[in-house]
Amino acid sequence: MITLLDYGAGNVRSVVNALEALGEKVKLVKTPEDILSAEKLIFPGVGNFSSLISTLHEKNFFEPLKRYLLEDRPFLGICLGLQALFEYSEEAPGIKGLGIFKGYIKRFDTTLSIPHIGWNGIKPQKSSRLFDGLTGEEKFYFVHSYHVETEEADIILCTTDYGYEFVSAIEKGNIIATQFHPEKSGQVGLKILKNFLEANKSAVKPKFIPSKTKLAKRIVACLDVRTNDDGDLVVTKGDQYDVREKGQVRNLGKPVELARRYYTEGADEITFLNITGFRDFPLKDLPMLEVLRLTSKNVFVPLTIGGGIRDFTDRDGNFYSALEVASEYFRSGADKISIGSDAVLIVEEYLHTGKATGKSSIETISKVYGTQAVVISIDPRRVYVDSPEKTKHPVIETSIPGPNGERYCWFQCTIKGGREGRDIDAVTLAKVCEKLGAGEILLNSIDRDGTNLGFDLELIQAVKEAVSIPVIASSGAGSPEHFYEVFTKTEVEAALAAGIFHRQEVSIEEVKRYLKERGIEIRPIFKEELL
Ligand code: 1PR
Repeated sequence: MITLLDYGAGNVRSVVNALEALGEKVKLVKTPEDILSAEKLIFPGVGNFSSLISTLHEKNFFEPLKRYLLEDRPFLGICLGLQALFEYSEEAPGIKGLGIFKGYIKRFDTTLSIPHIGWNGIKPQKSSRLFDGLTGEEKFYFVHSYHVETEEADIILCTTDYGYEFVSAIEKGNIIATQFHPEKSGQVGLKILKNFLEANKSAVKPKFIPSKTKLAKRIVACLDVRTNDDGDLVVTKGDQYDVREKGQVRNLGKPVELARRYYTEGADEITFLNITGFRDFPLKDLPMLEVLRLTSKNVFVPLTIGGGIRDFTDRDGNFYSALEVASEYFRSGADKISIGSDAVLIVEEYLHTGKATGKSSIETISKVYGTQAVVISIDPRRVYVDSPEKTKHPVIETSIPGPNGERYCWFQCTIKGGREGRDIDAVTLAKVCEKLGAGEILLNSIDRDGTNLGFDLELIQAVKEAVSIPVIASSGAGSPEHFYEVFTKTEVEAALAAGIFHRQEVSIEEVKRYLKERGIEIRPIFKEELL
């Protein structure tokens, strides 16, 4: 029996699913006594250091947890569950951590995108049972803006490079904690969890230890989901956002099955977009929540879900906040949520008043779940002009002239799945969303969607240069070369595709092989047999 410390704010669903997939029974901590009576305790932390520590105090978990750790009993901390073990964090000045180890939590001091999101390697510093069966070439899923700084060299289990070298896991006695998320690190992550659970394994060090680890470029598979005219939930695909062919909604497969297939084929992340979310309220659209629940049971890479995340009042006058909608998605297995239409309306309001309200979906969700959990999905369309003076929006000089030979364009944001253009451009939108607490940008292009012509590099470069959070390039991928092009000609951290994968024109494996042969860092695909 594994005891899981759920302090209420984080998404523990993924950890429960991973442990259950390993055949374990999981008990959630309900009372302080549950901590003290645990045989093995797992503490997955998500969100913010301050809210984590204050919740531990409010629930009277702080002291029992400290006692459990001081007694050196079997413990695995994950992400914030590692950071809480130290004295304090720059994220929450004046707030004391558990102080089991000497050191503090420091914000990344690098010019690279923050949060550090994605798959990176590890450099083992000592032997551990955690490394049993690993070659040393594996990559694990990280998502964090802060890291451990400690002078207790003997506790450092492994380090990772991101701008500079930082501590990515610690081990002392029975206490182990990782900055990365084993529960979201595919088969190699499950192997790490399994090794933690098997306490009698002997300590080993992998054969290969990289001199420097590198963050992989992520390949994201995207599933646009909606109900078709027969009432079935299907994966569909638009052609410049038009998902109908001869009047019927295109049906490219079943969401849960397709997501599982992409996971086994090596997708680094899976995104579901509930494309009619703007009109079907998600808390009433239960099939979508069910898709998430079922997918997260056997897909162990990050899952993002978008569609309909906004405040909502139903016909009976009941109010549901965007935070409630997002929380339901997180409880059902999402690791990140993506906000489309609502982000445009929030930024319009912000530009109008010049003030953040603190009440928008972006602010409220990032405050509770952390910035890394909030993705902004932008649906821009090119608007061509003869000269920069013809618009108040920032323009680019384009190498793809408009229909009348125009040499300039701006990128107009749309809402409701491209149905309505607004008076705001994608670059401004991305910048304001970053300021309000978004952790990542999913950058679509209506002009390129479903065309197989390649990504809109000009759009991507314009947005990427404007923000310091990671950007996922989307729309238009038609071949492995297009991925190579977007990773070499722009600085994006990830590239997303839908159509080519659904229609099986190109596999994720082929894309990764192509990139690897040309020197692009990717996450190696490890198959089931590892377990
Ligand atoms: O506005 O918060 O309710 O969210 C709705 C979400 O649904 C938005 O993220 C929006 O992008 C998405 N969406 C709405 N309508 C459509 C549509 O296609 N009619 N899909 C839609 C957006 C873009 C990508 C697509 C890539 C890659 N689709 O998801 O997967 O363009 O495609 P490709 O590789 O085949 O070119 P809200």
